[in-house]
Amino acid sequence: PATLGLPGTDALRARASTALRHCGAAGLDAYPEQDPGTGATVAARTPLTGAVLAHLPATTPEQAEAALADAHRTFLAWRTVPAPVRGALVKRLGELLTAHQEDLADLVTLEAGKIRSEALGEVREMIDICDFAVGLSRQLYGRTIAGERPGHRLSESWHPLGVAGVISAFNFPVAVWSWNAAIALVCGDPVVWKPSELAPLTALACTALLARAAADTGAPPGVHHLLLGGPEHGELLADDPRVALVSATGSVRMGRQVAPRVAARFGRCLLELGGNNAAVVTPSADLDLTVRGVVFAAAGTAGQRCTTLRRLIVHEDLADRLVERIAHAYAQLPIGDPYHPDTLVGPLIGTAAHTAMTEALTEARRAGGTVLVGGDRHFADEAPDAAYVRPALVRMPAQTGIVATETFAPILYVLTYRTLDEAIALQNGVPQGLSSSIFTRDQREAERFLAADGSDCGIANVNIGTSGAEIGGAFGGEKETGGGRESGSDAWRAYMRRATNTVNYSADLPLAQGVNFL
Ligand code: UN1
Repeated sequence: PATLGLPGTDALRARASTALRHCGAAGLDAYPEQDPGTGATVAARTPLTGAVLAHLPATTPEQAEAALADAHRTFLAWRTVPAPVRGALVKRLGELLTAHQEDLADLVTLEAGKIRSEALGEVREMIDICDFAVGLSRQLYGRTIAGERPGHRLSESWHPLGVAGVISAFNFPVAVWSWNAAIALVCGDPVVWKPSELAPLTALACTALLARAAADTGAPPGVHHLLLGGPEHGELLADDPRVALVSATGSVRMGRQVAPRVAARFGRCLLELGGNNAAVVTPSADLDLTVRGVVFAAAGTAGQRCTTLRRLIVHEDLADRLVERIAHAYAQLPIGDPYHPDTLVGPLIGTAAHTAMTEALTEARRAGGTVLVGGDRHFADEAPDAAYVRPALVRMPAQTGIVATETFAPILYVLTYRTLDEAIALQNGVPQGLSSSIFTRDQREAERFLAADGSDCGIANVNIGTSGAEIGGAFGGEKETGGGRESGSDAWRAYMRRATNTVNYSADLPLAQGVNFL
């Protein structure tokens, strides 16, 4: 469409209020439209138009302190509740999320700008992790170990760790919280959540649903606390020894601030930071499948996933053909109102993201790159405070500095290679290590990519893109991505402490390693 035809601010406010109320939170009429100037506030803004919908009161330092104290007090009791009983809380949360998926998706679109199916997909991810966590609540297994001494039993037990501080980003405003909260709660850890300042409404809705789940299942209300506000709350979580685990998702810059502070008090960190994900396309690739996989991974979510495909490493014999097809697909992508069923690319989170994108494209051109399509802003007259942008496809002569940098916007850089070794070296030749994939029908190439000397990322795929991981696997990456693993598989272990137990049930006292004493 030539114009956006977006609803006005009052209609967007009404939409937010309806969804919030359905979830058991206050509607926006509870908050002033103008900043009252009487204390710190968080502006609830929508990237659809850039309009501020409400000014929410920020959590004060005194309230944050009280929240931490209460979370810690709750931990002392919650840790002794049997894990399957803790699971009942998460089971109820999953039911409530299922009942309110449309409301939550409405808020995700409003705050993060996601198209409907991606917003619903994010809520689906929350429901899935609740299912996973409920099953896990009966499977927090330790091992029995073959000991070396007669009459002794050697085993390990997993115990609740303590309060989990969760710092989340705007782009998955609720799924990443749920990965942490669902697992932490069954593991016996109360959660203190500092959501992105850009997504306070989804946080209020989730908090209300979890409070209801707690009330319905008899869990203490202190199992979850919300801190609305700026970096000061992140700093509090990083510094306070009552927070046993800080699970932080966001930029490398944020990780560099948080990690040393947590390390200084020997706290535990789970970091999920930047990605600069690549796909290698080899001569045997199924091109139809590759084009679809690449376009979703690179342009989906307007390029604002940490798993977004940012680098395409194509065999030189195939590059022109593939690039032409991707450029054609990019030129057709419907950009606009994310609530509209035909839209595939919604707005960027804000105009600053478009500025960063423009600067990156300028830098790419300066380094010899050619922008084949995209980068242009749409609807700027109609929505001057929003950033609707066509995803950009850029041919690069080499993996220059800008290609090795994560710009949180839809830019796909195309590089070419001659040998698979060269392709793998390019894939691994950036500071980030989150996700990667190879498109090939050659088993040797696929297996080599997954091998120890293949992709160095936490996620390595074959014949699918870099984004859109299922919750059942462990999610996270190496190098500047931070090394943490969240979500499925055995990521739960980060939320518990391991105790190794040796029990002597004999009347003798043989010492390990054959030591004689007394
Ligand atoms: C993120 O962008 O922080 O694999 C998380 C994916 C999603 C999660 C992305 N399941 O793309």
